[in-house]
Amino acid sequence: MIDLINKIKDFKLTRRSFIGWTSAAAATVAVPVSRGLVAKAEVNKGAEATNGEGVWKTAACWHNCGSRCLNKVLVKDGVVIRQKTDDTHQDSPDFPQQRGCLRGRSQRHQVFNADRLKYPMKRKHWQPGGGKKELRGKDQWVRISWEEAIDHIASETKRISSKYGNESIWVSGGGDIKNAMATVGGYTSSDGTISWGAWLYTYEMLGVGEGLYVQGINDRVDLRNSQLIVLWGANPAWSTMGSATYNYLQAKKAGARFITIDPLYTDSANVFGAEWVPIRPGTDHALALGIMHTLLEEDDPITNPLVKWDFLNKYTVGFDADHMPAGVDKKENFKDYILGTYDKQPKTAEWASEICGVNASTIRYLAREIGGTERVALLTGWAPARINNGEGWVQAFSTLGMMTGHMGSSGNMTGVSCWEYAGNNGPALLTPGGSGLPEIPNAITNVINENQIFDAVLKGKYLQKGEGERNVNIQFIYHGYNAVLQTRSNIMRGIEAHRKVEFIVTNAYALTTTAKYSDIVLPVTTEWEREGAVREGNREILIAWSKIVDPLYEAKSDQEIAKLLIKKLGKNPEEIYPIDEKQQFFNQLAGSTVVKENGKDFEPLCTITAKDIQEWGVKGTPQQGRIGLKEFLDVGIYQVPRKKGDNLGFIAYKDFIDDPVKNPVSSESGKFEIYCKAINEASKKAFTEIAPIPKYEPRTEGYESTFSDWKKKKKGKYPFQVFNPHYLRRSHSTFDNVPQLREAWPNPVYLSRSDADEKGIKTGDTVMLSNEYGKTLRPALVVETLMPGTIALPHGSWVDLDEKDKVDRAGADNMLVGFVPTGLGTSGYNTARCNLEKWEGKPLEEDYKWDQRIIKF
Ligand SMILES: Nc1nc2c(c(=O)[nH]1)N[C@H]1C(S)=C(S)[C@@H](COP(=O)(O)OP(=O)(O)OC[C@H]3O[C@@H](n4cnc5c(=O)[nH]c(N)nc54)[C@H](O)[C@@H]3O)O[C@H]1N2
Ligand SMILES: Nc1nc2c(c(=O)[nH]1)N[C@H]1C(S)=C(S)[C@@H](COP(=O)(O)OP(=O)(O)OC[C@H]3O[C@@H](n4cnc5c(=O)[nH]c(N)nc54)[C@H](O)[C@@H]3O)O[C@H]1N2
Ligand code: SF4
Ligand SMILES: [Mo]
Repeated sequence: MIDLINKIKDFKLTRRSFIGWTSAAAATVAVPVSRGLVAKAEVNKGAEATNGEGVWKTAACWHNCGSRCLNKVLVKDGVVIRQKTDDTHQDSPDFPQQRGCLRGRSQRHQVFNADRLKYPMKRKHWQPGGGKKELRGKDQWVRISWEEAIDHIASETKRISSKYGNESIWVSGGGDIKNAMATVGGYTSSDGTISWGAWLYTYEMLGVGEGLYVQGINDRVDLRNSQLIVLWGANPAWSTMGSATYNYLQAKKAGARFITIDPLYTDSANVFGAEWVPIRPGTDHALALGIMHTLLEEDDPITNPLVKWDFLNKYTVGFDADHMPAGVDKKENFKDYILGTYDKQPKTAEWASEICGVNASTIRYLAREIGGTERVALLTGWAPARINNGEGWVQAFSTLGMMTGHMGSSGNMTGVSCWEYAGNNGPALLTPGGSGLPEIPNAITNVINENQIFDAVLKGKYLQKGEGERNVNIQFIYHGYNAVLQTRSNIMRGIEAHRKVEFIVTNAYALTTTAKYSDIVLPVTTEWEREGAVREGNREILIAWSKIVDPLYEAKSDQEIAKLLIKKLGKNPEEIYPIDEKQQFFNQLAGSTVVKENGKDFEPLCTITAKDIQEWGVKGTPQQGRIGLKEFLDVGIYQVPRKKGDNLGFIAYKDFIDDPVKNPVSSESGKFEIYCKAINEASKKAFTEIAPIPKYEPRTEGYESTFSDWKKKKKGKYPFQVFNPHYLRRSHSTFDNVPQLREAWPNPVYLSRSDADEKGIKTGDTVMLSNEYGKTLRPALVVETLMPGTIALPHGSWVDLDEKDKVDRAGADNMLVGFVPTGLGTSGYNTARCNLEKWEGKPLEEDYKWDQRIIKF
């Protein structure tokens, strides 16, 4: 192991050449893997490099980064000497390579990072029952054996569950630990809208999204038929960093124009030559209403047909008084709300402009463009819905698509274009096989909304959705597989909660923030140290990665940890894990299927012989498939070729449009619901009431609340809006500990020129953002390309707290996001306000120069 550490030290010196290294003409860089760290790899030997310089293997790139790409590593003499990405076939628009980004290509710097956790450890002052709980996050660490670690966790589980009940155990994430706790009586869960924002709890009731992961857009080949593509709070160049941007480029080449509606002029806008409409975060709903008002105002069935009345009449409920559901007040229809018939406030372009900051003339222009163009793609990311009181936005955005008829036909689509499905929706053309593990039910019904979770820990109460208030006494937090102290609202409150409970455990491969505030930390393996897995990505691919190295140091997989714990708790681990990890991998391979040419039926992907099964040493039956098992593993990817006019295309909602009676959508009425009673009813049993039609309401902590006097436009204590673009350096908080990536992307806070000038701030100055929840520092990047009055603080930075003045140096976004449960319980990350000041203390040094979180024993 000393050998490995020395090699890591040597390697740090070479990291300055990193950016050069990722280019094609890469120099060979020494990589820190010592003898004996390479997998035995009996079953997947990998493909010999053409120059005989080692073996290329498919390595995992497993994070929730919004893409899935092929990641290859060159292993020579037990050392990973290079990485590359997809070169398995010639690149072409119809059959694009699945190329990785800089993060994936630096995965080895994460796996072999100097900060890898080596041994189980406990907090120095930890005692059963807590032991100086206030020292969590700043105590020293003591190395312990696996036996001791599991002993402590098992005895605390028993003690805490018998004293307070299993309800007092909150497992924040990680299926394996959930399984372990489920076997001994269950655990309290948490739940939130996280990624999807307001889409998650509403799409089914509204009838939009077709259940396809809350989407509703056509496939990438059809995107080329759109004449106008509106990216409404979507930035694929940053947030789907694999090959998705390439798909939009094909649409551009085919003649599409682009408009982006975003507080930031994004790299996507730049690449697609888009017109940029700057907007204030959280105010898109007002803009949509202003557009819809203009449509009604300017529509003339003969001379200027902007509104598709036939579409509204046939496919929707609630647009006007003549199409209201039975038994409700007809005055509550949406058209009269837009026109201000009863509330005396028409939602004109001028009305909208005051809220969203888009000129009234631009709003009218957008209406004419969207209503007056035949084939339009209205594509939104989840970001505009990741706001407080956001449910109405989903409804308003969708209604705009219905009003203009941009749904259900070629080149027309209205929906979410985001994450792995950006610009390419439709049923998956391949499916991975299941692992064969049983599901373990949880006997405890507590589900705490993530907007309340730390409050629930501190106050002992929360709202059980659909039911009412429940008491809860959380005394044990197990962080299985996530980064809740980073990625959920209100980090300071989170730290307080972490210093209250009696016991905290985290499984982690580096000292993440959740690990840092724990009592016991268990080192886990990364995917590179596990048997392998089959993963889906965009709808056209399956990737199979295999083990690259044996577990580093004393790391164990989450599954092994769960088994040890279950056993120690007196249960039989075989009941939950009847098969080992290798058999699970094999089952995934054997069960993987691929669509046939007819676009309907599926066949097995892999041909598996009796010899394969014997070599693997697993249970299975030979099968005939599309490609040989070994070939799939060697290549690492199977991608379904696409071409124009094939049977594999997808037009969202087409079945419904063709026959709405035979193929109803998921709402109660079976039609798209502009008036949605179900949402209104559900909201009465949740946090705040939502109107059945999309009425604009000021968002809690939104733009309006940056004023102390809205009418007089007098700014308040927190005059800036702050929002969190998903950032190039990281996948949420993952990768933030990789110094090479820190150097490549410096993680500044984006300020608009006019705000910076007013405050006398220049690029490179350290600035402090603060509000009632927390304070955080970052170097400023002053840009012309950001909506004035708004601040873009990139998502996911590892909080680095000065315990004395409670200031975070790292720019952790959730220092500034409060606990504000609204509507159905949507997480409102992009509705936050703050103050901005030049920092008078010591200026920040670039964070790639900071000490890593390395534990020395
Ligand atoms: N303010 C703000 N907050 C946000 C967002 C925002 O835009 N603004 N975005 C939200 C979104 S969209 C999402 S999806 C969430 C993401 O929230 P999280 O899922 O909490 O985010 P990650 O940082 O990806 O956390 C993954 C963690 O798992 C660890 N890990 C990786 N592999 C393994 C493994 O095999 N075993 C174990 N035990 N651990 C492993 C990683 O080290 C990392 O700490 O964040 C949300 N939070
Ligand atoms: N590099 C990187 N990529 C990622 C991730 C990551 O952490 N890093 N995370 C992945 C995950 S899990 C998810 S869920 C997706 C998230 O994908 P998205 O939600 O689409 O991503 P964001 O970057 O949050 O926001 C997209 C764009 O919306 C803009 N925006 C923010 N708020 C508003 C608003 O209120 N109105 C409007 N009109 N625009 C707004 C932002 O400036 C940004 O340009 O990204 C995935 N991809
Ligand atoms: S986009 Fe995601 S899957 Fe692709 S290489 Fe980057 S981190 Fe890996
Ligand atoms: Mo997400």
